[in-house]
Amino acid sequence: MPSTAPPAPTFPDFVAACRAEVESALDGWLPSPPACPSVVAEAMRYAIGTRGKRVRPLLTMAAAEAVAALVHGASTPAQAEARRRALPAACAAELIHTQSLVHDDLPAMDDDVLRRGQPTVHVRFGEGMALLVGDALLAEAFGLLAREPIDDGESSLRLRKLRTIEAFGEAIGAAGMAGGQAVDLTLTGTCHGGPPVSLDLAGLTDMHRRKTGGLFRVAAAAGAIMAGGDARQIGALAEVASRIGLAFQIVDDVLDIEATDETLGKSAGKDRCAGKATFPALVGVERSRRMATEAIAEAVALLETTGLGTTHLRSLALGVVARLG
Ligand code: GRG
Repeated sequence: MPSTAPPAPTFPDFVAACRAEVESALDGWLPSPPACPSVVAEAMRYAIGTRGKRVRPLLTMAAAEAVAALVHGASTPAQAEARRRALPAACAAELIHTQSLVHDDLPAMDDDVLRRGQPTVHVRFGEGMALLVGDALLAEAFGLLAREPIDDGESSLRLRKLRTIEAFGEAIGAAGMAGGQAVDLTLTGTCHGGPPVSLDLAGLTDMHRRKTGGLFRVAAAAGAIMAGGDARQIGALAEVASRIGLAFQIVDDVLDIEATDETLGKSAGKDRCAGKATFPALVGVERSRRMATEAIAEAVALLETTGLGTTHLRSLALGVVARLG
């Protein structure tokens, strides 16, 4: 009897399965009492919440699958193994992203009261605890990247973990996310002792490349690294994710104007009220929509030229602009 390969999961199946895997793994990997005080365990789980879209972990898992599909073919056990190896990096991306949201919401930064459909962490637990939740999420992310998956002395897996840790460190440090957020703080002029800084389109794009794009880029690169991708595959997937990240930020800016608190699960209209530089503020809503669509078209074209055009990454990229309706 000829063996028939199981049908490839549809994109909605892939999304549902990845979200479930990530949420269950996070629940298991987040510290709990008696290893840590219950108050911080509770606040960390509250921050992770249930309404996050988990886009960055999806990118990690999709990139890992894409590398395995390229090397071993689609719907093979190699894809499941690649996902298993990438799961800790997917969770680390979500932990780091959540840290950035908790700190971004603090009164010293964006000062927000609603996130993931619930009061922000500092509103619920106090500012001191929100700082500590952020610190702990970041520390857990790097501990997780170093520890999992258990390598049993397998040197190639150890090396992949080390490269992943290095890539995350680079993506979120002063040249990446923290640096981008520092520029963001200068836009309101309250945090650097000078007048508000204004940005042109190139400046705004550079700020978001660091603040939002870096984590997208490393999320995909980490999936590719953990799946054993070569330098060309890792580089290509990072480039694809960069464009997805840019489009995601532009869409986020447009939805800040067009959507409601309820659909976003966070406060809408904040950027406009604060008079901050955003893509729609600089170039208008219509051109912003076009820019997002163009960035996704570039991402899809890159996927095609690298032989990855049929993977879930393509649907993930297209889903970013689909949010605009
Ligand atoms: C991590 C070292 C380090 C520093 C953090 C506070 C800070 C420095 C950076 C803030 C970065 C930030 C909040 C960027 C906004 C990115 C963005 C578009 C967030 C919304 O992401 P979604 O829509 O949210 O994926 P959910 O809730 O669905 O996960």
